[in-house]
Amino acid sequence: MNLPTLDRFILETEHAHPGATGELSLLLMRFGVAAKRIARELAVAGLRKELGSAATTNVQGEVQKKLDVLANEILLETFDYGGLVTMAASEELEEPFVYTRNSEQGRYAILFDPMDGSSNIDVNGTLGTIFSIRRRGEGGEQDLLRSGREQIAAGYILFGPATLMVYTSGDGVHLFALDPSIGEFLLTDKTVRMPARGRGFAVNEGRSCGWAPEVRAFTEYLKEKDPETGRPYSTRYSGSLVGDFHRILLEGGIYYYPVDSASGGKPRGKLRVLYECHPLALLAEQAGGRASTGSEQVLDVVPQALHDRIPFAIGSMTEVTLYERFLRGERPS
Ligand code: AFP
Repeated sequence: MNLPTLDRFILETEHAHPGATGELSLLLMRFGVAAKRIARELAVAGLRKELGSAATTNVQGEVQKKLDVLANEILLETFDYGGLVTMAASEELEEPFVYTRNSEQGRYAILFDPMDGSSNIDVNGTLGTIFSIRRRGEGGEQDLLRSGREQIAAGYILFGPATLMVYTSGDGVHLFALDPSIGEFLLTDKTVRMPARGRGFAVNEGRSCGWAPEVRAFTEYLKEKDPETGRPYSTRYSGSLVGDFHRILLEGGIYYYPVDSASGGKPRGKLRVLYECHPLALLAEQAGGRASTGSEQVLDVVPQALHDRIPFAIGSMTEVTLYERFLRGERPS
């Protein structure tokens, strides 16, 4: 089977848009290169004893794994040449990284969570890298504090049994799988549509003691038996948002990480607006799904600071809409 490579697909898509500069294409292709480098590091990390903690913490006080740090370095280095990117904001960096030699001609800023689901590193579980591309402004870091609707592209790399790259540049969501024998990502699904409803939910229910009663009621509803409405749902939670989102993209359902007010919890939500929520929300909307804080569409959220977190629900239109209804105190009749 002669599947188009990532580069060919990106270039052909670019040619369908007269006036395209080709710069966005180059950026997306570079994420493909970074993905291959990170996949290689992950494949041999256990053999090289590169698993475990790096003895450092990130800006949010979370212990960094060696591979968090390595993936972050690979991504930073990938955009250090070519003059396109002026600034990179990363979940692992307190301040954005400024590419001083690109400052004149660069027209883009990139944002990423280099290693999402890092608690899975030491157990050979699913991991991901999430990324977003925005136009640069003149105002430095402040320019990144904008709504998710200003993203010009977003995507993720899923490191599982196969390495996948999934992206949107506002023209549908496209899925590629890495063929390691030729070192190329090949197009496996074009314009993926998320099912309008699913049968699974992904949440860390072990933390339900810290949730609002409305979130608990929603979860109980999903678990009730009612074959007519397709309940009970099945739980599928991996500790990696990318892995859980990918399942939902293909099979439908909902992932949620609500406010957790219990001790040791996340009183504002856990997931970061700019590195996790905005990019995945753009993918979800492009695939026909929905992303919500419970009361507001995620793409409309304007963060106040680089590392802001929000409560987050993402997935099929049916389940996310239902989640919002529960949070408003409504219940299906
Ligand atoms: P880490 O990258 O710090 O492991 O966080 C992963 C994550 O942001 C997301 O990928 C998971 O769904 C979620 O957090 C897991 O959090 P809990 O361990 O609190 O369930």
